[in-house]
Amino acid sequence: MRELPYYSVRMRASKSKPHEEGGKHISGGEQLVLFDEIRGAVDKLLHKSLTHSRGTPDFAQIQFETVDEPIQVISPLPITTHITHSVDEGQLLAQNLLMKCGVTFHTIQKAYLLMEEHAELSGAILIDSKTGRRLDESHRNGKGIRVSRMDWRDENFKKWNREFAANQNDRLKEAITLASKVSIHQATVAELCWSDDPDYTTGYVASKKFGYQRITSLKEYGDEQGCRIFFVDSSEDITKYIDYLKTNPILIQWEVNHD
Ligand code: WAQ
Ligand code: MG
Repeated sequence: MRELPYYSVRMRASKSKPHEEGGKHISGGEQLVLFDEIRGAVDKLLHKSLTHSRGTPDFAQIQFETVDEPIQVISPLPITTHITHSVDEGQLLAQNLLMKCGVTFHTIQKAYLLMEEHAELSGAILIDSKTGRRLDESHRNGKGIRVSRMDWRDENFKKWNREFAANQNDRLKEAITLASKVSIHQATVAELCWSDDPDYTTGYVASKKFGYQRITSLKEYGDEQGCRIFFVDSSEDITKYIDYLKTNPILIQWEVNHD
């Protein structure tokens, strides 16, 4: 029997102007769905773009396209949550985890500098985990690489969620989905992320070694500065790596024989 084709559905929304003309990034989203689910996915992404804590968009684009490549099914990263009581405590923990993954202290310092210099990103910065050199500057006018074509079917996420998180939110699902796709690639050493939404302070460090390590305070409430940095082994082929991030279709699936 031929498998049903999947569709990649993507949204990006910005304020003042479109992203490519320097508008403020409001929100983005990506889903991987079957044909009959496209309408639901578009609705969900439209709702996400119109009700965002970063503001009301003046520009939005939602598009879908069929995915020809075979879908790879992978497990979600294991999750651990650290309740931290200050940004300093949270950041220190994040830095320690990154260093345990092999990211040098010098690279972490460079990552913070890059983050300050490029406050208006809609994608992820790729940097060499040993030297701190930025690797994605020539792509998307330096707006960062947008990881796409990944999803986690709701029924399976709900089962996983009841077992591990009891935190029924799309944000957690989207973040673990992205982090699992990114970390499974051999070029990824670790990822550091927190939201650019002013009302969300939890972020994470993800890696093959330690899984998805959530940290509840990586920034102050009200702060619109987000972060998504992939620390990369630059001996790998970076063009192929970026292509993987953007185009390889991945579905997350938790092994249900646990229930
Ligand atoms: N590809 C690459 N970068 C992205 C993508 C993507 N698909 N989506 C977002 N980013 C970048 C972009 O620069 C955003 O400004 C930044 O990440 C933050 O995005 O409770 O909500 O969607 O465990 O605001 C993590 C914790 C939440 C969840 C992360 O990020 C939890 C979050 P946001
Ligand atoms: Mg956001």
